[in-house]
Amino acid sequence: MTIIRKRGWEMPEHLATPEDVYLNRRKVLAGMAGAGALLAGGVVSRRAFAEDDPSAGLYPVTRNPAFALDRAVTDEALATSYNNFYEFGSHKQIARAARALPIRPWAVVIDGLVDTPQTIAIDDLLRKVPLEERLYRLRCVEAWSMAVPWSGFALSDLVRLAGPQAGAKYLRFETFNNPSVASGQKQSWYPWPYVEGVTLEEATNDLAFVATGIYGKPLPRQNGAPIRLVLPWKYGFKSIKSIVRITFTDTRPVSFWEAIQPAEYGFWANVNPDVPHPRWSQASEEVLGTGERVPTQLYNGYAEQVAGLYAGLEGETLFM
Ligand SMILES: Nc1nc2c(c(=O)[nH]1)N[C@H]1C(S)=C(S)[C@@H](COP(=O)(O)O)O[C@H]1N2
Ligand SMILES: [Mo]
Repeated sequence: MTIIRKRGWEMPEHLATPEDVYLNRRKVLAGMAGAGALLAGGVVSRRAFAEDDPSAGLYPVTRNPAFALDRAVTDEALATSYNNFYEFGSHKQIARAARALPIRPWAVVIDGLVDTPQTIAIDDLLRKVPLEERLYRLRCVEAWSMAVPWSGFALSDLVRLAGPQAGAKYLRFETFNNPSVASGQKQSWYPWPYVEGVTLEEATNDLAFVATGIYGKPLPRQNGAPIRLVLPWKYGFKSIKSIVRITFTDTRPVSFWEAIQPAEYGFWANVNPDVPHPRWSQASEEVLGTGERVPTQLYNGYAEQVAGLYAGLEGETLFM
């Protein structure tokens, strides 16, 4: 695949991030004579203000040095303009369409086999958890990768807030379902809403992360605002975006891609260079923005932290 890099001022509108739009409009505002000009003009649309995120003041957060990388962080403009988010289309340039997603009010339902079922507003949740930044690799099942500075909190903190009951074995995550803003969801052959799942043991592993920010700012919508999962040892499709519900359950969830094509996408989806996708090799990956292909690593380089989770499960299809 070809990634055409342009300088910021050459960027076509459809690649501009919401932040670019917001900042540019603020510059316009700053250059105006004052409130009179603002009232007279109608130059600044309401959208410019809607782009502002009420959690912006929380970022940047302190980087946790325990999660460092051996490679350069992907350019922000690329990571925020080359996205998989099928709710807004089956191509990568969904950032503009995703601007239609309302991200406030936003609440996450936590239910199922928990002591403290709750519906928690995103800004209340953000006050209850310690935020930090982590640098993680992201390896898409399509054999490309990025290196991303996520801000957010350990998934284990959320598990603690929920208080799993004895029977809880899995967490099932669900994305919003709103075909009126997400045109991809009008395509009824997909099993909307997007669903993903992990075991409770995976959820409490140190690496399992809930992202609410990226590049020292709140998540833009195309990257899964206001809250998404990040599981760096698994293929990117497990890192479900724009979560509205987390259900603790005794039943293994069937995820979105597994429901569509179980011969190609399984529950575990751990990265493994030796297990090809039925239609392509997983041995190497294109590191986006670098023009390089590098060998893919077992568990995406995180074997030391996660291999133990799968001891005794060798009979399972762990790597698709
Ligand atoms: N709800 C939802 N979450 C999703 C997807 C999606 O289509 N819908 N795509 C997944 C895939 S395939 C990848 S590679 C990552 C991409 O995350 P990024 O756009 O932040 O890089 O999001 C994952 N989460
Ligand atoms: Mo992906």
